Amino acid sequence: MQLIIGNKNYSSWSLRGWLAVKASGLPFEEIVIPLRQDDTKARILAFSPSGKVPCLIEHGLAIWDSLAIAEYLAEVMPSLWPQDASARALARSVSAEMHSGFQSLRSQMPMNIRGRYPDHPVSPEVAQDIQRIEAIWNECRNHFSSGGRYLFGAYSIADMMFAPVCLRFETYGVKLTGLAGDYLQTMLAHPDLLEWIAAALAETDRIVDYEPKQP
Ligand SMILES: N[C@@H](CCC(=O)N[C@@H](CS)C(=O)NCC(=O)O)C(=O)O
Repeated sequence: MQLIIGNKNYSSWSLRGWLAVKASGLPFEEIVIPLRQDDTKARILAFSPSGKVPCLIEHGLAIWDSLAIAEYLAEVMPSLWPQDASARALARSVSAEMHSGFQSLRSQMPMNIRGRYPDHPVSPEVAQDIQRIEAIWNECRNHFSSGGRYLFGAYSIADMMFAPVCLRFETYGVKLTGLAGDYLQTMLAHPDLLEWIAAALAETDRIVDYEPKQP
């Protein structure tokens, strides 16, 4: 398998797809295409019909979009989702909510692993996004704490979907309390995330568009 991704410091969707491939345990080759270069679009389009990363290639089949990649891998590794059907439905709901929502947080607090902006202003829209994410994390941790310290007990695709948010909360100094705060620390200590962070810290390219914007 080949996984096409963008810069590790900035590409939050790439991180989600990469975490899913890592969790599958399957061997893969990583192809990093730096974003926002003159040849970026053409290079991505050579693999991904959407012109976006991540894109997984297996036996000539292209699977693009982070959630589609996660679902594809869950077919061979069902433990990527919770075993219980109700928990799985809830995990899919919060994953879909992350995948299609939180626009203010995503645009006003871009993922930038190397950056530290604790004084970055928090607009009311971003505060609302943070509040909703905190509520999801608290609710999941309250319900599923007997199975482990991730959202649904064991580490699952739902955690991978929220991983870039955890990194944003570090970058922008967002403080959480209670189980949500504990969850944030659990995620930041996950070995796969630590491996991605180390690679992001080793990158040197700077993309102005992905540096934080004022609300
Ligand atoms: N919904 C897609 C979003 C993919 C996406 O927007 N990826 C960005 C990078 S994080 C991208 O490829 N941008 C293309 C570009 O900047 O040229 C997913 O879940 O994979």
